[in-house]
Amino acid sequence: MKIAFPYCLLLLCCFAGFKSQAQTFPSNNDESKVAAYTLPDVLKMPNGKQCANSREWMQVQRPYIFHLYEENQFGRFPSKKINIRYRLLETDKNALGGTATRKQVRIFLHPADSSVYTDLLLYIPNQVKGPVPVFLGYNFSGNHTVSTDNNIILGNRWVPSRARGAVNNRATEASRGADTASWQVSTILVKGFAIATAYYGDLEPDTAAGFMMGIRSSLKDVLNIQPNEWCAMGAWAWGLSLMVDYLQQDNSIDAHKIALLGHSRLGKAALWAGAADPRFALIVSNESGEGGAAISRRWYGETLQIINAHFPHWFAAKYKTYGDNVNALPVDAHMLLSLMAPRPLYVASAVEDTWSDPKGEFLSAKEASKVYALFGKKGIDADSMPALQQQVGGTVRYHIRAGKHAVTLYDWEQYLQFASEQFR
Ligand code: GTR
Repeated sequence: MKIAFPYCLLLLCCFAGFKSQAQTFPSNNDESKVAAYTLPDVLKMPNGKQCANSREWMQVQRPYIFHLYEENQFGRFPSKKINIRYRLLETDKNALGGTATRKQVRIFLHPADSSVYTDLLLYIPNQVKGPVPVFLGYNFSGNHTVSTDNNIILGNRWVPSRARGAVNNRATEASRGADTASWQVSTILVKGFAIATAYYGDLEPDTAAGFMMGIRSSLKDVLNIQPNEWCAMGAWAWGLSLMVDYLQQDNSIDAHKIALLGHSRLGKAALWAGAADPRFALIVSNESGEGGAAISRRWYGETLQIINAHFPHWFAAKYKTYGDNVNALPVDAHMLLSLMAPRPLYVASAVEDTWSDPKGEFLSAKEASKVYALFGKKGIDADSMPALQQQVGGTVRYHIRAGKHAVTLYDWEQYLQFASEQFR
């Protein structure tokens, strides 16, 4: 593949940054060393006045903050609507022992080039009549990893070499069911929710050079946006929005009840998608950490400087300029979370996942609750973090569970209960 000159430069910078800096930036796991910081006021409008009600929020403050995120962290979110095409690749009304209907849908993203697509896997519960609510989320290494169901089409895209069963960065039969623990398929179906998932690498492979193989390159003329005007997170977030376009016309799905869930890096992408697209009716951030739900100004766990050095492609170029001066960043995570308001938002942490800074995630959810209050919605009023396995809050909900960085059955049980309650 030919690599255009400016991209070569971009790549060189990425790799140079990674090599020289990645190991050297300090991080901290000692709460007593977290220095005092001041968060930007989420309610302070561009004219200096305090945003006083939901109308001012929607008309003035929300667009202002969204724009700050485009400028400083994620780059432009494509505003151009594209006409996607779908093809039902396969369906079975008797999947998973008759409990679900499986659909595998190819969503074509380019008007002419049919190699630009993402494959959406759906399981729809059979025991419920009529359109059902859905949990939509990306998977980390291919649709075939979320279940041991042998009928799932084995992905043929680039996957990281650490993915189970990967040979030469491609999935093999040994990759099937590699991530069933993160996708509690039967529990989700029993609760009456459908599952919709796609591999995030369909949109852009998660490497510094991935943009050359992903939609930031293949759709640059269609969307009228150059690869360096946005970022991998932006591409992943935008892909989620296109999946909503599909779900809206699938009459087995209740498109007013689309819950979006993302874990870790995919939690960051989910938050940006939730910010950009109001059709996500509920958003779950599972341990999204730095660049997602965790306060960047807190020196704890992963830092902005470290994330940019390790993952130069994740965020827009401007974000990198705040590495050694995080206090100059005009936004912080509470403002990203506030863009979900007034929609139900669940933020979750795990106690051993110090890299994601659980306390920073709790504090930003609490701070974002100020915006929910403008809508008369109860957020988090607890002053300190709850005990393990205790949900706190109302429309903004939070828990910290025992254990490591993962999506577990416990997490899913809370999300399903929350979504059932909020969608009632
Ligand atoms: C880590 C990264 C985190 C988080 C995580 C993941 O290496 O530092 O920000 O996103 O990866 O996605 O699993």
